[in-house]
Amino acid sequence: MGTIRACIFDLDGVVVDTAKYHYLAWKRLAQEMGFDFTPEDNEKLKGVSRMDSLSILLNIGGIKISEEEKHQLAEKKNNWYKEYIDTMTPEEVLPGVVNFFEELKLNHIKMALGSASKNAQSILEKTNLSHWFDAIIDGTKTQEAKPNPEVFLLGARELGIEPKHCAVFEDAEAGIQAALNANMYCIGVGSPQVLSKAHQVIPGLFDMNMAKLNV
Ligand code: B16
Ligand code: MG
Repeated sequence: MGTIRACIFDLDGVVVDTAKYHYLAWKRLAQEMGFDFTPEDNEKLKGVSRMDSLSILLNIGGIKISEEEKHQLAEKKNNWYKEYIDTMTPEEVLPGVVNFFEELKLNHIKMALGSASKNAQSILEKTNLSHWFDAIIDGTKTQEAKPNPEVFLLGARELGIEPKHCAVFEDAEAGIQAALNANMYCIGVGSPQVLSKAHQVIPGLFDMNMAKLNV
């Protein structure tokens, strides 16, 4: 692996914990349809696109509906989700994130966001993080979901850095696979058991620094 010249960050689970708001909105939808949705169920939605998340939820409830109804439900969930993230503040940025971003800037490492979320821009604004990124690739710019490498390859292209000089930070298995498919250096954020395919795993960005980036 060559020298790292750019870092690409997943959003939910790496930079902020928006999974808790996704959970509240999906749970509300499930309850409205008469079934429960547990925190364990929510784990299955990490890094998964909105429509794929809905399919998983409907499967749990044993519910079969038309494509049109699916789009209506996804929109309803997203409106609730947007209400929740509307209250986010910079205090919700995960520990160590801003310190690590500062270190990267000092070392002239380019930075991109690589998220599946169509709400990424507004989350970055609410948490005052937009200004850190040289490129923002989110669910509004991609056609393919992770583990397809599209999101990270677009990020590298927008930064003008070859994939082999990019490092990806990801909390979801599908995201790790996407980074590997993009031929990038991959750092898992979370549990080493779940993220065993990553080149290295850290518990959070509070445990990251330049020395660990260029091993
Ligand atoms: P939206 P990430 C992902 O964000 C979330 O982990 C996943 O739970 C969500 O379904 C997906 O974004 C789409 O989000 O409904 O806002 O478009 O981890 O890729 O930053
Ligand atoms: Mg994530």
